Amino acid sequence: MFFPGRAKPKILVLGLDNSGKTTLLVILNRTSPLLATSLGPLATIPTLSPSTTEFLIGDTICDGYDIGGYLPNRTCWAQYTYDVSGVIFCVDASDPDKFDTAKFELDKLLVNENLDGIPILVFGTKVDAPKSVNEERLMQALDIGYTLKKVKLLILFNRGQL
Ligand SMILES: Nc1nc2c(ncn2[C@@H]2O[C@H](COP(=O)(O)OP(=O)(O)O)[C@@H](O)[C@H]2O)c(=O)[nH]1
Ligand SMILES: [Mg+2]
Repeated sequence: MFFPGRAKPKILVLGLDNSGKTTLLVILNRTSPLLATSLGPLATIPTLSPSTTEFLIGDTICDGYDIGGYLPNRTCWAQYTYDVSGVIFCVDASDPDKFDTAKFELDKLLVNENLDGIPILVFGTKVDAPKSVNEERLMQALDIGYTLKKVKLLILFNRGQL
């Protein structure tokens, strides 16, 4: 995969607290040949300060930035949007009570000029959980898919157990 203008692509992994960001990064790292680091057990602890985790996309080593998803962290997200190659926005598909807040934060990213033309992947997590909604319901809740100005949004679900 080709990432113009950046030797080591920076991928922001964003989403509310408990949305599965750290889990995703651990899995991406562990499934990247030669890169897997001693990130410890898969059980994750809340992210209090930003961290980076390397993973591979094709044969390109990327830095995955986890800024944390609690409210104080979220106010910092915009500071990290310079010079990014992509964004993965995690949404817990099993927690509808948080969809409105997730939409609020996603909408801010969609109008962020630093992210013009940058692909944003909306990643539905925890679809194995009993109360998780399907892809269509998640798209409706986030009100995406119909109102997009740019073709830069993908919806992807993690299928099955992580
Ligand atoms: N069942 C299930 N649990 C998940 C999944 N992804 C993450 N979790 C759990 O959700 C909790 C929060 O995950 P974490 O990666 O720490 O979320 P973060 O706060 O966004 O970094 C942890 O207990 C994870 O084990 C998933 O796809 N399915
Ligand atoms: Mg975390």
